[in-house]
Amino acid sequence: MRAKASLLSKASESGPQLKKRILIVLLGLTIGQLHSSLHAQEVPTTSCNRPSPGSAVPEPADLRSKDGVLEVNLTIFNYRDSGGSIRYCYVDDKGDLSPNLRLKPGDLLILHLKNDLQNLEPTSATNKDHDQMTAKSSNPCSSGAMTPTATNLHFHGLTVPPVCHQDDVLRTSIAAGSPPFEYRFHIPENEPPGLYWYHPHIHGFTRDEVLGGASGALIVEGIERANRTLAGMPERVLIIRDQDLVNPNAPPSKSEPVVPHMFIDRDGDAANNGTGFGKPAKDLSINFVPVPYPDYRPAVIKMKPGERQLWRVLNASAITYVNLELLFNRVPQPLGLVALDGVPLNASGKLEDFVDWQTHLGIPPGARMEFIVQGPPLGTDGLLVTRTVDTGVGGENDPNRAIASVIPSADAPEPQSILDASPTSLPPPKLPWLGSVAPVRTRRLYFSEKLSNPNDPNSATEFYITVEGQTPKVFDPSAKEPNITVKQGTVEDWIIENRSTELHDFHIHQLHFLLLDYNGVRVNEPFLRDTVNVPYFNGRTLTYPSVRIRLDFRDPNIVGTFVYHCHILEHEDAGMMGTIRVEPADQTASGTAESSTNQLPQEGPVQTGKTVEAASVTKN
Ligand SMILES: [Cu+2]
Repeated sequence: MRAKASLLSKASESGPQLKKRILIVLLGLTIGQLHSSLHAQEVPTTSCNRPSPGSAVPEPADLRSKDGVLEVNLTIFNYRDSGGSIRYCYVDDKGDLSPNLRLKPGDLLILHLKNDLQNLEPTSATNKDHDQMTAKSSNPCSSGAMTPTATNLHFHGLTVPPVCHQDDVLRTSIAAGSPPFEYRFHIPENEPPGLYWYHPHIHGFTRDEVLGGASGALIVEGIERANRTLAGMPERVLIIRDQDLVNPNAPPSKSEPVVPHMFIDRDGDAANNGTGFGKPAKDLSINFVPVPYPDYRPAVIKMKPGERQLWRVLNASAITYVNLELLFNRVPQPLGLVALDGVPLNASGKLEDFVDWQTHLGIPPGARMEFIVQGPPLGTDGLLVTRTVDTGVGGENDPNRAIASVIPSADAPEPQSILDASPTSLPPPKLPWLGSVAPVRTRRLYFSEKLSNPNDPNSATEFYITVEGQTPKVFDPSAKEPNITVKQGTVEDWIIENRSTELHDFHIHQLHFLLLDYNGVRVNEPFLRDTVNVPYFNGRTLTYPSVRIRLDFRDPNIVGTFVYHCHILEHEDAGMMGTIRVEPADQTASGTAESSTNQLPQEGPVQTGKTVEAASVTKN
């Protein structure tokens, strides 16, 4: 189904078409009002200038809101690199790659996204003329086109409405060559301060674009207001991405204690061999510095000796789990976790300035962890590694490997961003803690996989997430009815089972949830997540492994249809996704009825002018 062979093969003889061009970007294409200001933007569309292995870890450029507004022009383009892999890049007006978008709660984000993707797969039916026709004829708010050159944006973790120009991925599809598309929304006033991210979400092609590097961080400022331990602390955004192997045919390094046999899993990746070593399914990079198999030459982070920093780590991998550990002289160091998936650990209001000291932190694809790190003393080099992750017999191989050397140096530059030294405390949450609200129902969903032809072990695997009682089906973009319908104003518990032999990674758009039980064990975490692992079935237990989560549908801004899926993006692309519709609250319901009367129309093509106005009105 996916063109893995061609991604791993060498580039064609002619190589990438090298040409520079000046892009004239239409700025200010505000909805309902067309400004005609022209702005020349030179974009290097031939390469993203990715750093080489062993480089210093660069910090993404910071784009900060001013006077409550952040206006950004981003262009996405792609090219085939010298190894034959297709790379995807976001670049801003200044040529900075995947900049950090930094906003405060309540701020307005205006983001113009220009789609300069080209179809680089020679076998694919679409071509440039076709793309240009599509660009002219389709309405990006209703097109829903899922093609290799279409793109859109998902703002992972943000609780913004699932409507066009905000955070809809079901119908929003921007054709290559169309005018810049405007995203425009307010960061909710009550958005927890922390690390969020943006990436494309075109069903069937999400993996390719994210694996190619299309991702960046969005920071809701003010984490030091939630946890005063962080006041005045330097902070660093570290984005771990995966990519196709640079050296796919190399044998494992001689320093590895075992050389396991290499098998291919159902996705066509190196399969988990259970040893913690051997060829990984994908290479990793950190802020685009690759750390390629088989030698894993670490990237370099310099710190002042013993300095404490907040590391905001996003696992933007398409399929790779990491389990981070910081070693000094091979000894794991304490990592002070303060936030997970953008939500401070003290979100329940019960744990003031809480820091959870751990020696390793497992971060599934899509998830974020923000933690305090203390730099090594002079004379001791630290090493940031990922431990192996057991993804199950059906999963990918995510072996032990180095990521970055942490080198103490008295003249190390300070990180470019430092948290406020004297923050005001965040206001207490307006709604009761999710853990103390009674759910209106419990639903059961399950992950499963099936060969498309059960008699042919080489046939493609179909990936499902199914509501108990419904028939397992791959995600159908044309389905008229959602898989799940809920009422705004309510809270539900979902039990999510894994009936397959590989780890899956549940994610839902538009809201956070509370993890109640993990594999039958009550955890009742005092914070929220938007992504959680569901352990794999090993064939030896009487019941399937599961998680129980509590989902919060109380937010009056979150009405409409959106998705939940596995964040192993090749699983999502292959069908492991479903839709949920949050209907407006009953007018007679207490508490939330009043706010629900302001809801936006959610279905069908959105009248964009109204959407933007209404969105600013519904923002409180
Ligand atoms: Cu999965």
